[in-house]
Amino acid sequence: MHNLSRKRIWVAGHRGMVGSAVVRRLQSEGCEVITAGRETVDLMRQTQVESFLADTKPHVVVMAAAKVGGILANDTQPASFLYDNLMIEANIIEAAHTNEVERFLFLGSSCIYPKFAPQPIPEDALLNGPLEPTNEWYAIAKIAGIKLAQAYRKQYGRDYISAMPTNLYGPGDNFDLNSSHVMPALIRKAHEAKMRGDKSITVWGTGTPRREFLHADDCADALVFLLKNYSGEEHVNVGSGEDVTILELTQLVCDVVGFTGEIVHDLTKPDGTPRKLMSADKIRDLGWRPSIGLQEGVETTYRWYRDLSN
Ligand code: GFB
Repeated sequence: MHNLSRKRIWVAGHRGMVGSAVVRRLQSEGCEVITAGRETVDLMRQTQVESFLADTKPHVVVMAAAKVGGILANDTQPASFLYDNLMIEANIIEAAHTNEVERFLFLGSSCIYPKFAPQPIPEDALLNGPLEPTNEWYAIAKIAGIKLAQAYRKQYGRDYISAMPTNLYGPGDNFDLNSSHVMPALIRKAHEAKMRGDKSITVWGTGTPRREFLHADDCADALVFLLKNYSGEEHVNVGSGEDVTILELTQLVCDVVGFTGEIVHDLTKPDGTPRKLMSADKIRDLGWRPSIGLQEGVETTYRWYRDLSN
């Protein structure tokens, strides 16, 4: 439907896990990828975003830039998660429109859905119930981003679309234990416990919440697929279609790392939403499927982390 060949594509947030995976994936599309670090363009400043787009005139923009973090970071920095994300997305979408960007891909998150949404969660569950309190700030910002893309489509006829990735992991993830998501946290905890010869690792919460995981390279592949094949007002879920409990994930990570000690629970930490498995029907019907299984993904991510930390 949309040929990316010879298009100039700005990947906003190219240094992050998802943005860098999108840059890698676009290498085989025959397009020109442009990037800009924070020292060149501060995405929180409208004039800087406008000047950058006026100077570079991309045909396509992929918005992988966001303030992101795990459950604790979301819960303890509500102002930053709401304000930063609102500013970044509003600045980029408006500047994309004024600079005649043809295609814009907004990235959200599975936390946009109600806390007790039907499982697997279909796209039309959006705004059907209250959000999970630990991440409602981030969720509200991401819902605003979906609505901005829809509004520019409705008012100006712009072909701007949105994708909702599930919990992502992979090379380039944030492994800081206070701000990371669960996957990098468990990989780091298991690795360090093994190296130190500890008897146990500590997992936050009860271990019963269920989460769906997708490798960042699969996500990037899905995003490029949507850029080429999807045009529509409604956002599209991007997931693996399978979930595991946090305890099952912990056991898998410990097996991969080779840590054989005990798993201890810190019940002072929040569980968050009990389950958020998204329906993968829509993207499957369009013709896309993931290719990296959870075991394989954890193995390659662990190798990447181990090489980095040695
Ligand atoms: O990945 P995570 O931080 O975020 O946590 P969410 C997922 C689950 O893993 C929660 C548990 O039940 C955590 O309590 N968990 C266990 C841990 N041990 C750990 C640990 O050491 N570190 C972390 N971080 N979690 C985020 C949202 O929700 O998901 C964001 O806050 C975003 O807004 C993101 O949507 C994708 O899956 O709960």
